[in-house]
Amino acid sequence: MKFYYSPGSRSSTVLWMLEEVGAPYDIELINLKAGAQRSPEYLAINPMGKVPAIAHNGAVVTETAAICCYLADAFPHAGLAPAIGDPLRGPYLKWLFYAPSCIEPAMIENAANIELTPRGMTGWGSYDRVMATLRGAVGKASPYLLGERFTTADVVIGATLRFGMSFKTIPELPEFVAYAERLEERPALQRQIAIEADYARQITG
Ligand SMILES: N[C@@H](CCC(=O)N[C@@H](CS)C(=O)NCC(=O)O)C(=O)O
Repeated sequence: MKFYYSPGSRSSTVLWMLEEVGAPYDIELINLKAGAQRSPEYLAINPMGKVPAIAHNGAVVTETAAICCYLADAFPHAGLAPAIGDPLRGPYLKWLFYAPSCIEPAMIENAANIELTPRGMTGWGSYDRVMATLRGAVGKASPYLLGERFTTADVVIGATLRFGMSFKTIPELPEFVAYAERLEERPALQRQIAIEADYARQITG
């Protein structure tokens, strides 16, 4: 598997996911600061000129949550996705889609200090509604979003929360901080943080 990666970007979520899965992968560093995402070679992988992307078994997959979903299904031994037919598959998919379709646009609208109208057309409702919904779900996570079982939904929602809190686009509510601390106990996330630090050093020299 080839993993197109840049430190300090959304590709960190996929790096964590890959470490949870435990399958071998090769990193191809795409230095965003140097504009490598706009090279013709990389645009042939992702015409959006964005990381992350993976190439696996002849398939190219882009979009962070889609890649994580793909990896969970491609490597079922890791046990990171409820099977089709399991009632938990419903909330599992909901949380995978919720991050890019509700949390991300709400964060960006709020950070940019703009208010799009009409509100009925903004699929995320509002920043406050998204934060309240997340606070309710994360506050009930025991210890994970789907209960006892850690899944890819925790990778996608957890990474989005960690990213948002570090950039101050998501408030450090006690529920969010406690959940992030629980996730940080996972060896795979600790490995991701260490790998990321090495690559960040390489890029900054
Ligand atoms: N919707 C994409 C967003 C990917 C994205 O925006 N990646 C940023 C880094 S976090 C990027 O590659 N930016 C470089 C650019 O736009 O030039 C996903 O979820 O993967």
